[in-house]
Amino acid sequence: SPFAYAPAPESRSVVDIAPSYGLFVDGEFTEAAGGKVFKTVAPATEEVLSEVAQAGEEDVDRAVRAARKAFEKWSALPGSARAKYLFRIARIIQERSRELAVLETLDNGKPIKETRDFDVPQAAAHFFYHAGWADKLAHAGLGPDPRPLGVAAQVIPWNFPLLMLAWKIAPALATGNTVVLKPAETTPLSALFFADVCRQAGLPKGVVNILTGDGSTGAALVSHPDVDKVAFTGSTEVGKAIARQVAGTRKKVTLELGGKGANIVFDDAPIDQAVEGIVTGIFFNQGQVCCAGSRLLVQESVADELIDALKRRLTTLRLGDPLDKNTDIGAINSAQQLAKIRELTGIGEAEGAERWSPECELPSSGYWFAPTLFTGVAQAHTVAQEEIFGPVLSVLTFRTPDEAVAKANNTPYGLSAGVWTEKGSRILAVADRLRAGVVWANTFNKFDPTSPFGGYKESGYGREGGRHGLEAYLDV
Ligand code: TXE
Repeated sequence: SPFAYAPAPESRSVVDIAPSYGLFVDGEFTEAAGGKVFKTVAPATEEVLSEVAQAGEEDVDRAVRAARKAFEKWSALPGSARAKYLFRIARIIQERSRELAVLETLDNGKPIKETRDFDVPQAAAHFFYHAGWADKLAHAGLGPDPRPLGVAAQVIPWNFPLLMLAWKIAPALATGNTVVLKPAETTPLSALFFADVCRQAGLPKGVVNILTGDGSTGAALVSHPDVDKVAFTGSTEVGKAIARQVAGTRKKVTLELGGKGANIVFDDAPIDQAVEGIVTGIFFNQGQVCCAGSRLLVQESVADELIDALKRRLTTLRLGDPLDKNTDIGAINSAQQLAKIRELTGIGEAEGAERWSPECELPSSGYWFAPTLFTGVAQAHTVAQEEIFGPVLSVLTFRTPDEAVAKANNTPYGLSAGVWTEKGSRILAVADRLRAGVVWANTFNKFDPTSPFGGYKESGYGREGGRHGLEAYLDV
């Protein structure tokens, strides 16, 4: 139609990407001691975006020493002074939000409407929220004079690069700790942009250090003897390896790991609203979300109706250029992640679940996967147990609330769940019995810095956000 609204794609020229980046240590960008570099590519096109320094042990040592030195002065500042820096950082993130959204979309592959409306504003919100705490720590319910731990080693994944950075750095700084952070190897650019934000905010040197690199850099960082605190978000496998590595040291650890969230829909739920929640639950960020609602548990009497409505809705999702403001489904972050999704969905078919995707043309270059439903899924199926971390929903049915709870809890994970029903009493009764760190009621994937977030069981331990998140960075 001539009246159709079709805005131009957000231009990548909004942000300057340098051909190469160094590490950010003690307030300066420097090359890695070993001179090694790696490339970061745009998952939507496989275009090389930049070459980034690969930090080795020597760089880790230099960054930890810079953070240790900075800790003395930073932790001695009055909370109100630290708050000013955090407020400044939050404001700069807001002022530079367009650059950040485009950069994050290019490096990660997720749709611009997500980076613009979610990742970047949520990152700013985390700095605002924690700025508010910096001078009120004595009122956090943790005793009259809680103290920072020291140097925090923080390792983050690629699914929400800037937001995971904010979840890690904001509480650490508010509580008076200093930081060495390692972003994931496929998404280093927003963390390096953030280093520039720190300089712009006048943050004292060494308070935030950014080391780019792969798992070997992460391993060297968390095992450095002068680190006091380790915060990790990533795979359960690496989380367990880190827990083993720091056992027997003085280091405190928080781990935020994988999930296999259940979205439970009862027969009295408003179907249209539930469909929207299910779509948000599993197709937001191409399903590469630790708390994704990757299992749909639907009450048998409404299963057919709900699945039909869901399929109709999936045919309207727009997959393609992540910089286009109309895009709903962007690229998968890496060839490796795409291979994992393909492998697990292949197993799903081989085990006998029924696979369905809407007709959808995939771009010829880049890493793409069509939204996918599995119906006829049994609890023992791999697609009902393992985290796929892609746009893949496994549908199971139940008859009674007891059965719903039992099935929802029947995975090694315990990060998230959703309950859809008109009955308030049922929401409370079911939520109470779900072994999940977050339970959403008649919504899904809603976040707020005031709410603690974290897992039960193999989804990890410790909380991020809210008053409880401060505890991870304080001695009481
Ligand atoms: O994770 P890794 P990957 C899950 C998801 C995904 C799978 C694999 O199922 O398919 O994990 O993803 C750093 N010591 N999640 O391989 O390896 C690494 O460089 C210290 C869930 O990307 O855990 C990166 O910075 N650090 C999840 C970070 O750990 C190490 C988010 C995460 O990478 C390390 C991501 C080591 N030995 C994946 N090895 C969530 N909870 O949201 C790697 N790293």
